[in-house]
Amino acid sequence: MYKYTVILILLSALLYVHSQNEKLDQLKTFTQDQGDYLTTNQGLLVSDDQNSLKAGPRGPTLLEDFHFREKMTHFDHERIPERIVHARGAGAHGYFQPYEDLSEYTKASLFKDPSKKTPVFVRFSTVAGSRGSTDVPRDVRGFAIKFYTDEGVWDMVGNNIPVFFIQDSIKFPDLIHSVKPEPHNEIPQAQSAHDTFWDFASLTPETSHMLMWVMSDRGFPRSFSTMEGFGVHTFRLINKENKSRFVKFHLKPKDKAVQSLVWDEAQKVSGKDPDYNRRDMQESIENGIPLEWDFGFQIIEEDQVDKFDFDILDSTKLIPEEDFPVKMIGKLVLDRNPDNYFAETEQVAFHPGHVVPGIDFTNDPLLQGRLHSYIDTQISRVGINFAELPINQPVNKVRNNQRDGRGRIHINKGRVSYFPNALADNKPSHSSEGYVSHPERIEGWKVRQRSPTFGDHFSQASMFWNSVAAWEKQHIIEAFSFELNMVKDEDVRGAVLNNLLININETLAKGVSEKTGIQITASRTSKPYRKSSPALSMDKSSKVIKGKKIQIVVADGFDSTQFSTVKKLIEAEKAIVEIVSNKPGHVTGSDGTKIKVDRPLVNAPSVIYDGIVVIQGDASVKTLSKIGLAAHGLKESFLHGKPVAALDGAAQLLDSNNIPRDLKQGVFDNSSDFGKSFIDALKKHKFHNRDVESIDA
Ligand code: HDD
Repeated sequence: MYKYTVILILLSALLYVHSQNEKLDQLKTFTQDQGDYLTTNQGLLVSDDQNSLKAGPRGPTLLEDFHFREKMTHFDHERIPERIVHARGAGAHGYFQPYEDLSEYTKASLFKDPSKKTPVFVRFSTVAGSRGSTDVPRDVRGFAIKFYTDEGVWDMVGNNIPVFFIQDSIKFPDLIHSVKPEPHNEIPQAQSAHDTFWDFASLTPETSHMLMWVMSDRGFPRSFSTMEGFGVHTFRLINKENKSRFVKFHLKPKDKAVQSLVWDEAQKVSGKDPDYNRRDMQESIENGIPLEWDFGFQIIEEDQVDKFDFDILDSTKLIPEEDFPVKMIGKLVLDRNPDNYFAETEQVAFHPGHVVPGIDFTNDPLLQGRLHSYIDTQISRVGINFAELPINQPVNKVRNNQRDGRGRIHINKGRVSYFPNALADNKPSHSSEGYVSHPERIEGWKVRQRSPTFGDHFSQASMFWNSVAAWEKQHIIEAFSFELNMVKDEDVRGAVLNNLLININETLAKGVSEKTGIQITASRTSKPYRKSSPALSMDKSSKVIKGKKIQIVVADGFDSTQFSTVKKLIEAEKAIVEIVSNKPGHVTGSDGTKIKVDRPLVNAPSVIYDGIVVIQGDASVKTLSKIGLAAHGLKESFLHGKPVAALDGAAQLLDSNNIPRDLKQGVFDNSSDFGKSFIDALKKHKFHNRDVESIDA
């Protein structure tokens, strides 16, 4: 018996060790608890941290007060420069695990063993806004993954959009200067809806394709977990035999569809809860609901590159999934929140040039320039020794002859810091396993030129339009119109329509012309493009609703039985329920049970929920019918396309607010139609075809 117990303990210890995240273990050695007593940075116990040392209680503070000066000086230097782009971000820890051995495609060790989990840290971001801006502007979202592999760090620094605005990185400073707040008045914050951006865009037709994505609802994701991720560039995979293939990296939300807010909702969320996406991720992880994606390869053999009517080195183009399917090769899971925002999320330093054997670059001129910019920016942002910061350290050992610099952490022993050397036996030496760049044959004239194969700027912008549903098209028209109505310069407004939109699609151009009053004065210069790629549409349902947030609205006298049934139904799907009432504290149900209110109506704007259920109960409905905020929540949820339920006796609130009782449109008025249909409505996410004209918002 004793023997078995020992074996069992040993086995569980082994399992425990195996299930650990190596990176988190490493970070633990750097984390610090607050402890019981204050000390200075020199470890000196502090007797009074709240009063400076003075010449008399009403006298001046003394220069001698080393404790005051240390505390204040540190505070004065707390900030570092924010990222030049992608300043607003949030991150989480987790792991990547391959579904199968992918050695056939790449020798990278993280893709080899399906039982092995590689630790990751992922940072999501917006692009244009500063660090304190909203989570939900209309913008691209960054999706940067640091893989802590046993062969070193691999950074995949991608976005939630598979293409980019420009083809050559030398234009990046121009693009960013145009979209950032205008230099004379620093207006507007975190928005592309201003003259300089559209001036640049209208004169840069290669922006067309990405503009279509950003003007779609993908510009303001509901959650990080409902957005796709893309490596954007074509990269190379290299296998053990050194065979090279081209690859595009994809991330697809696991069991979830790509889901977004609607524009009016996003603008309101920016005010009501500017931390909306980061809060959603943090709460989801805290509630034991990890964020999950399938990681995919889209593989192109070297001899297949002639198949395309575009150049695969052009980052303004995507490879339609219908032509080259995405092979799902592993999962990315985020299941641990950082302990400290600054130390981890702010100091994490990504660089597309951080690669491991088995992954290599292509000559995409956008990628080539990035290989310089990232390491350069980390130096001014976090310093030359950024790689030594805990969050950036690889999990394997670093050994080289780089030395010193501001903020050096490691203590390198010995007197040899050069190679070759005899004094240390020529160590550290080269390794036969070391990284070898793919030996690509290159020949050419030294020229400042764009390849003629990069010349088509409108085909795939048209393809995007052709591929999306009617409601998505409508939202794109409204988005372009909103943006252009914020542009003051008439020539710029005209140029967007007549240089770009008319060449993308006539219906689009006409729609925007109607909503902006801008005249179409040019005719199409490009050939119409008919191809579509259904994978680009967001018109799909999720398989799960986990992580969604639903408000259940009650007041004293609500039907306790109906309440419990509804709550159980939603929570069984791992969605989050919040109880909202006219007053804080507790409310009492029809059978006398008291429940705790999560938020009073005034703190529970409809825009932070995915759906709303009002529970029946005569007294409760009577109270709610007199409260403007309750009516507003129902109406606003309806206007934003969300599943709306006011059950049985509460259904009169639908009538009094002109909300048509229509099950097919996701409006639920009785408990017998509720249940699975409500869950399905939440999976669908939004009902975009509702007639919202009759509702006064
Ligand atoms: Fe970039 C940050 C993604 C083109 C220069 N970029 C940055 C981040 C993401 C991307 C996700 C934030 C990383 C983080 O969370 O810290 N960038 C992209 C993608 C691009 C792209 C997908 C096109 C395919 N970027 C791009 C170009 C250049 C840069 C062409 C310049 C040549 N990007 C930077 C930067 C940043 C950056 C200035 C700012 C902060 C940082 O690097 O660490 O170097």
